[in-house]
Amino acid sequence: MKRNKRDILERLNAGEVIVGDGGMVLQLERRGYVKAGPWTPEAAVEHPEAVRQLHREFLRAGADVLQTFTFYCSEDKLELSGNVTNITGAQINEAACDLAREVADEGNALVAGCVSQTLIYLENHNEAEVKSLFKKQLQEFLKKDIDFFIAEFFRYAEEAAWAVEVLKTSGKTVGATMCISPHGDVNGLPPGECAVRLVKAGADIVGVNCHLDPTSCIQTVKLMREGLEKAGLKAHLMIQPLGCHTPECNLTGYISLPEYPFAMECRTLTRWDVHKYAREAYEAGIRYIGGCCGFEAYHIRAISEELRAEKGCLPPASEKHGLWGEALQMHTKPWVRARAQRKYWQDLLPASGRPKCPSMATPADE
Ligand code: CBH
Ligand code: ZN
Repeated sequence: MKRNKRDILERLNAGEVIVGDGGMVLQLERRGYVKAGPWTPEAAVEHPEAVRQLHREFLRAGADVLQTFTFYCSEDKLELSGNVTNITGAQINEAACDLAREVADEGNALVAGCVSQTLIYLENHNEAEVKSLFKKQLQEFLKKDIDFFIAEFFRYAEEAAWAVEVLKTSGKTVGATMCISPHGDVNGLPPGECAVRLVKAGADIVGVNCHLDPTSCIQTVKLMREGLEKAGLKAHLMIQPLGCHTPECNLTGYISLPEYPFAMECRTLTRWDVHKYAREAYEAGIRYIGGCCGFEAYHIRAISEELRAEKGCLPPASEKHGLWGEALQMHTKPWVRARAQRKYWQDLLPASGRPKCPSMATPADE
């Protein structure tokens, strides 16, 4: 599949759907390359083959954008994790850009340089200090060939706006996503007002990522859309939810679940859950649709397959799938062959197989 490599903004302005990629840190943690907590971005230098392969899987699943593997790669965060390897932030940021570019060019995807929340902001809320961290990352990104930027995983609209202001000095398109619930940011600023703040700071695309499941994230982005409409502002909408169900979560999302981060598997979305999510997000007017932690390649493929008519193509990974399980027509067992149909998978309520598991947990802090 050859895609047209045009500017992200040009594509969104033309009404195209952009399929995002999935979360990298959680997958690479599970594969043994990243440590949970600091989510060690050092893997870009230490295990480039692992990062490259994950990028490739997302690309093959239809991702139009590959995000650089630079989560928590500001100097303050790297110091916190006790960077024993002596790998510098500059080395990681630059290596991550090269890896994303190398793979993106194999399929004509775009590369987004990503920054995320800092520690300094929590410590002192000092605008100059926080901005200097983002500036440093931006300078490193600008040595490389990056198509646009994403400021992601922000709990405070103020910090996200600072990130946007810095990234915008590049003159490139900037997307900004916050890890907030429908209740708003940590200061209680509602999603609509967060969105207004981000767009006023210069963001071209706004939305949410991580922390909560697709249902909650769609709700939050809808509130952002309403806020922008009320303020008479325009921006494209973006969504990259968790790849797991978190119906009982609120303010701090999955971080407060007893299962976080090492026993989340029971909550994983099925590919059919993702079909439903992709359609609902599209119907809510969101045009940049991807995933965050828990989203694997098959989930991204499900977004691509659900939105195949809108996108006008299927991704390479669909060659090994077949829509709605149609490949099962070739199964040897007749009862499995009977599952080669949309209705079966759409209506299925999958069992967990764990007789003692509760269906819901009590989040720690709410
Ligand atoms: O993983 C990725 O690819 C990034 N683009 C997004 C990471 S969201 C990370 C969540 C960490 C949660 C925590 O604070 O422990
Ligand atoms: Zn995430």
